[in-house]
Parts: sequence; structure tokens; C-alpha cells
Amino acid sequence: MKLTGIMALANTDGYAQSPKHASDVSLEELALQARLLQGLLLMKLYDAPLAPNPRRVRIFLAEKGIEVPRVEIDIVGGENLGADFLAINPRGLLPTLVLDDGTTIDESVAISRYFEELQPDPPLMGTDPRSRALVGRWQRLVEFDGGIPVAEAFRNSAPNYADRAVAGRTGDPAIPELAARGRARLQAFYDQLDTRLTDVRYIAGGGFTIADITALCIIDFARAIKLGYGESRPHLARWHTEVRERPSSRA
Ligand SMILES: N[C@@H](CCC(=O)N[C@@H](CS)C(=O)NCC(=O)O)C(=O)O
Repeated sequence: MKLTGIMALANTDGYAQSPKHASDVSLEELALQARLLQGLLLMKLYDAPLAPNPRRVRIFLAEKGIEVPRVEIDIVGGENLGADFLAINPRGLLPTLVLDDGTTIDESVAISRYFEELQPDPPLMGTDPRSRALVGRWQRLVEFDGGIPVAEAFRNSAPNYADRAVAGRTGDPAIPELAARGRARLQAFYDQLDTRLTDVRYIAGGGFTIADITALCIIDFARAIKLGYGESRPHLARWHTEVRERPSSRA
């Protein structure tokens, strides 16, 4: 028996599987696992229920079967711009992970990478140099070609964000032309994904990965600007139905 990752220990209430197997596990490995589990219980994930980037991390964690203590921050009410949260993350952005030693990590992909390395199974970021590069490539494409357009369309048109057009700040007025351009780019993104998904089941070409999680969060968030992918993109629709049926999508 080989323990892998933090949840192997978490699943056994802190003990190394059943006693008959315990001798297979080195003391060093057990000590490492115990430190990781302790760290997991003491870390805090600052989260926001309706926002797409925090949801990416929640889905990632759900796929891994990892639970960490979470603190909800009200972005619409501006809690992320108040002194208490800025003392935690001066960028005012969610998600933000604070480790048990006080280390603060923002950026959803960096947080996901941290958990991928703590708990490699199931792999969501590739398993070898080639697949890691391809997942990284698709992940960036989805963020740039889909995430930025949907953010521009939303932030430059939503009444609540009239002077909050840039995440984590105030005083940036909305620019309606950016909203219009974001909507047009989002349509192009839908076309791009529909073409891609004609011959692959998941976006990066192998199994379900972080690229699918990011795309799912973007597409679901686009409801906020009432811009769905419509009826003319059957491959995208097939993929969307499939990934939404995964239990993690409810995270
Ligand atoms: N690149 C960052 C983006 C983080 C981001 O923009 N988060 C949004 C929520 S989706 C936020 O914190 N908004 C704060 C605001 O609107 O003031 C990531 O991937 O985590």
C-alpha cells in the first residue's frame, strides 16, 4: 500500500490506513502527511459565492475531494476593498489562500497548482511534460480568449460596478465600448470552443482538466450578461452538458 497525497491520510482520521499495512509506510512519509493534513486544516480560502474565479478553485478542490476552511467575502458590497481584507490581500482579489504559516497566495491557477502538487490525484494539470504544456496552453487560451472578454463585458456594463470597472479597485469608470468588444470576443470564443470540441471530448484533448473548469466558470458566468452560446454550437453544448453533470460543478 502506498499513501499518496494529503487525502490518503485525511480519509483515515489521521492514521495510516489499517494497522496491518502501516509497516509499508515510512515514518518520514507519515510525518510529512501529518504535517500536510495539519496545514490543510489550518489554511483559509477566502472565497466569493457568485464570482467565477473563486468558483474555479472550489471546483478544482471538489474534483480532488479536498476540503479547506473557507471565509466568504462580499465583493458586490465592497468587502474585498475594505481595510480588513486588504490587510490579507492588498490586491483586493478573490480567491485568496492563506496557509498555516501565513503565506498568502492569490491567482486561481497558482492556488490550483499548489493543491495539484499536494494531491496529484486525480491529475487536473497534466501528467508529463507534453500534457502539462498542452493543458497550460489551453488553460491560458481559455482565460485570455474567454475570461478577459466576459470580464470586460460584465464590468463595463453592470450598474453595480459603474466605478469599479477593474477588479480589486475603485475609481475606474466603465467604458461601454469595452463591454461591446467583450461581447463580440465572447462570441468568437464560443466558435473557437465549438470547433475544438468537434473532435475532442475535453478541451485540452485528454481527460477533464483545469482548462475545462475555467471554461465552465466563464460560460456559466456569461449568464450575468445574458450572452449564452445559443443553439448553433452543438459540440460546445454537448461538452457543457457533460461537465455540468459532474458533481464538482455544484461547488
Ligand atoms: N487572475 C485572478 C483574477 C481574480 C479576480 O479578478 N477575482 C475577482 C472575482 S472573479 C475579484 O476579486 N473581484 C474583485 C472586485 O470586483 O473588486 C485569478 O485568477 O484569481
